[in-house]
Amino acid sequence: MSILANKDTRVVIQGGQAGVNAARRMAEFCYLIKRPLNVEAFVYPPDAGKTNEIPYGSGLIAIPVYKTIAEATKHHPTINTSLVYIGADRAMKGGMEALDDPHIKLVSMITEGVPEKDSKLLGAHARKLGKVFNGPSSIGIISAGACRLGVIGGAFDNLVLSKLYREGSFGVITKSGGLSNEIIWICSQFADGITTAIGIGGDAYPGTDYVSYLEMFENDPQTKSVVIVGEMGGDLEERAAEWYGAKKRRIKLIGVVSGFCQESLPKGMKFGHAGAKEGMKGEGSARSKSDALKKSGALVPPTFGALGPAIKETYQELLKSGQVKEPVEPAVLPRLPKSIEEAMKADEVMVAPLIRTTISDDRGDEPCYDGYPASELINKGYEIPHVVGLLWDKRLISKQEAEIIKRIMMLSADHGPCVSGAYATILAACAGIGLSQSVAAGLIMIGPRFGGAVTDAGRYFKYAVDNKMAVDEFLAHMKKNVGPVPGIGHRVKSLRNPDKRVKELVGYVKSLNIKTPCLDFALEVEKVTAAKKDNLILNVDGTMAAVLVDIGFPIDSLNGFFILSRTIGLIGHWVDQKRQDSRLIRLFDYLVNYAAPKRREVPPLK
Ligand code: Q5B
Repeated sequence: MSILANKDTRVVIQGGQAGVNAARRMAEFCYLIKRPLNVEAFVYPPDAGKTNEIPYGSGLIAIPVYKTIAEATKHHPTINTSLVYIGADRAMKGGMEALDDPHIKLVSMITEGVPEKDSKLLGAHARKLGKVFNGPSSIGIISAGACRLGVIGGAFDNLVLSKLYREGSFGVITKSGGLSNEIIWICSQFADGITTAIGIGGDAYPGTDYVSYLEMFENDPQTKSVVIVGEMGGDLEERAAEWYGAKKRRIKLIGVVSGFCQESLPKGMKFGHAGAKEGMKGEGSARSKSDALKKSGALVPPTFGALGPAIKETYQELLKSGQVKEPVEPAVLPRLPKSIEEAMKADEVMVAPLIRTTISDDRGDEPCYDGYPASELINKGYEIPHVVGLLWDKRLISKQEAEIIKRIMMLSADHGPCVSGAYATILAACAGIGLSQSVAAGLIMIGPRFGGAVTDAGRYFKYAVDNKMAVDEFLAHMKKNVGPVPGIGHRVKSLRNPDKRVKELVGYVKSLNIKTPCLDFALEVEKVTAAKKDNLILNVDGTMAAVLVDIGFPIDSLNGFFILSRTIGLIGHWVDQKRQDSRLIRLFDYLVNYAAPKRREVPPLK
């Protein structure tokens, strides 16, 4: 047996992320005691209609989120408890909503800073309805082997160490959330553990006091002794002492009160809990509370350190009198499944990598390109072409090579609005499409006819050079096996209207006096093709291709140079249209040759 929280407790959590975190902790406890998750629903209006995924063992459980408590209990009529994880400004409203729902019998609130008058109203409203309001600043309630409400009990390992997987004989009531875990652990080390532990919160006016909970423990046959941890301020401990001393009780009361240090500290010093604000030497002080508990017959250890031995002494008496028996511990305890990261750290698993990379690593404080930290490259004067070299060809290119790449990029960054790529981006921009999609629309145009002939031009020029082919032999081979020679021909550029970009690049590369077998071959091809038809010149794709092959870039990376450079232009066109707030483009009829059949009658459907 236990009080307040048991195996039949079904929970709705009111609140957002903090509530989800609590549900995760609760799921860990349910997993430990091999029970299904006791959280049925969340109430959080901004996420209504969605689900929160709660890890349970090695899986995930989807818990629905509702707008109101009424909706949650309508869909989950077994709900009987609410945990309130709402901010101080809205906690009162949420607590009242839960108390007013006929399904809900217990409301436990974790909210700090709830006004004292709200706390009193919530407590009084619960009592009027015959329900329990715990908190408002409560860490939660836990019944060993049965139910956890909130984060009380701490991490999974602590739940196991504190033997919370099975019932003991000690009840615990504390104001402090942190101390509740400590006392639960002490009960498990010096005795057989707990039945139920309740954090009532450090409020000046907790919704439910020690006496109410002591009454419940008195009526719970499994609980043989109760440990209360009080603190200076208020009179809850005095009322508990009065209750205990009023008549012979079945439970043995053990009490400690913190705050003796107050006697040596300057008057009026503030302590952490809202309720620990009053009480100096006389009424409300740690000493007077301690004395009152002693007088009532409770066991009051002289120091906090003596609490463990006092619990042990009580437990030995219970054993001797036959009221309790030594518990039998389970042979094997469930362990929380480790995450892959944890298991790998512990060298327990080997995971076959899904991908392999040889170019970059971002696991440190900055990316390393082929091993070189980005900031160091910048600070040592390297530039974008060097990054291209590292990421596309895994090598630190020379200054000269970097200069060639820089020029290629500058020359091919844009070629006006009429080319396929820019036109597609402009069309998309005018249709209100966003930057990345509009640029993607332009990039999709890059292919065998427009901008995407660089790779194949490089491939075939290299093939010809490697195989020592003559130009005529190469052109015959291409005509027979491939089709138009990639890198040759232009829609508007010709011998009469030369492409200055090509002349500029060829001139620069030639001025370097480096070996350029591919470029030389491509220029020989141009002589033959342009003689046949004057627009069959070596175009920008072909020139880039030949030069890049000559400086050793891998064939498969070559289209990348056009894609990278032209992205600069495509972004420019998108921004330009945006700046002008351009209208949607619709093609004019007179630009279309309507070659479809004339309007005619539709025959009857057969
Ligand atoms: N013929 C580029 O064609 C274009 C031939 C050829 C043998 C060839 C065409 C072509 C190869 C692909 C290429 C990159 C489609 C171009 C670029 C970037 C840009 C763009 C910009 C920028 C142009 C008419 C006759 C036909 C063809 C023959 C054509 N090319 N024969 N080898 N390579 N080139 N693309 O003018 O007998 O009449 O049937 O496919 O390298 O994209 O500025 O616009 O920076 O944005 O439309 O510079 O050359 O001619 O295809 O109607 O052909 O010439 O067989 O012969 P056209 P087509 P026939 S640079």
